[in-house]
Amino acid sequence: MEGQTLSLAAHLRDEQKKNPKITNGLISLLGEMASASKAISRDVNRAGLVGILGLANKVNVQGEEVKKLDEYSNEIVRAQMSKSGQVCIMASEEVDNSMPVDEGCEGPYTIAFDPLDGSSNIDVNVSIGTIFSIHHKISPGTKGTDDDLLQPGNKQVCAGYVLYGSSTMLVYTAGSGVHGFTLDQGVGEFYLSHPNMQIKPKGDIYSINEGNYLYWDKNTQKYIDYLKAEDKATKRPYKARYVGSLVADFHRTLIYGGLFLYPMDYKDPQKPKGKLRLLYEAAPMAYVVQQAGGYASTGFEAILDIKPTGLHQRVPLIIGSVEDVKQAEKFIQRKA
Ligand code: P6P
Repeated sequence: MEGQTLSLAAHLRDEQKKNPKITNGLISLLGEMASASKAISRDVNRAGLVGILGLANKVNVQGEEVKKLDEYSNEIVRAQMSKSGQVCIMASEEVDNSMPVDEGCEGPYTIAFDPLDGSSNIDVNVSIGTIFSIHHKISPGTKGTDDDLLQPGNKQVCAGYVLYGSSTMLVYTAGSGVHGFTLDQGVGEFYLSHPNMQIKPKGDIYSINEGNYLYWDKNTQKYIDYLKAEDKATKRPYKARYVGSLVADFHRTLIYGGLFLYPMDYKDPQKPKGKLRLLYEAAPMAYVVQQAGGYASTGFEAILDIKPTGLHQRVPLIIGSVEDVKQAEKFIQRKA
């Protein structure tokens, strides 16, 4: 990466010349998100030392145990966004209802975020991440409403994630390609390390929780069985990789190709549409993968076309190399 010392802010000022979606306000907002992620990265890296591992003895809106770092990270992102002067209303995976911003700090954007996705992996030191999705405010007046948050993914202004792994990376798109930045912990700056990220049209890796096999519908079972059958011409059997942390599984898929699936299953009647949430998991990842040349579907429709009906709405997610995802759709849509 010699010579590529382009910081996030310098990169965005360059991009601004060719992409009108990248306003000074959006540059400022992304800077605030980067700043929040540096604080989270520091806390993730020392969680075991400062007693913020383990459970916060609470359950979030998803009915999932909240780990201390979840709450910690949520508060860091919420506070940073609330004071940014660029946001009018927020939604978080950790909070039942939408959240207003500090009085007098209202701005033209909304943000939905998962402050620390994959948190079940915190105690075992597996990569976790922050995911964010930014829309323009569409309702009149300064204070945002839930309608400003409940917009289809194809209206996103910007989306991305931060991966707290062997290194801390921020990956974003604002409609002019996907760009990855690596945090130089010593300097405290994100530097461009992965310009113009593109996903292969077809890969040879699939990523799914096989433990749910019994609960998938027959067509999903047939598709996974197909990937595991031998056929050298179509690079089968595919390799299986599954971290159990969406940001880590998605990032690997973006770089190596193939697909990640969290289909609907019949395991939990509370989650008939699968486990992952549309607003701050599926839709932002779908925008990133689309900008990288890939595709994201429920198996029946494009994720980016779905008009959300609720802040924490769940959807099935099949995302990655376009040829792989389209083939999965064909299997899943087969008439029984
Ligand atoms: P399972 C993490 O809890 C998460 O929301 C995503 O990051 C991840 O892809 C998924 O759940 C893993 O779910 O049921 O395979 O443990």
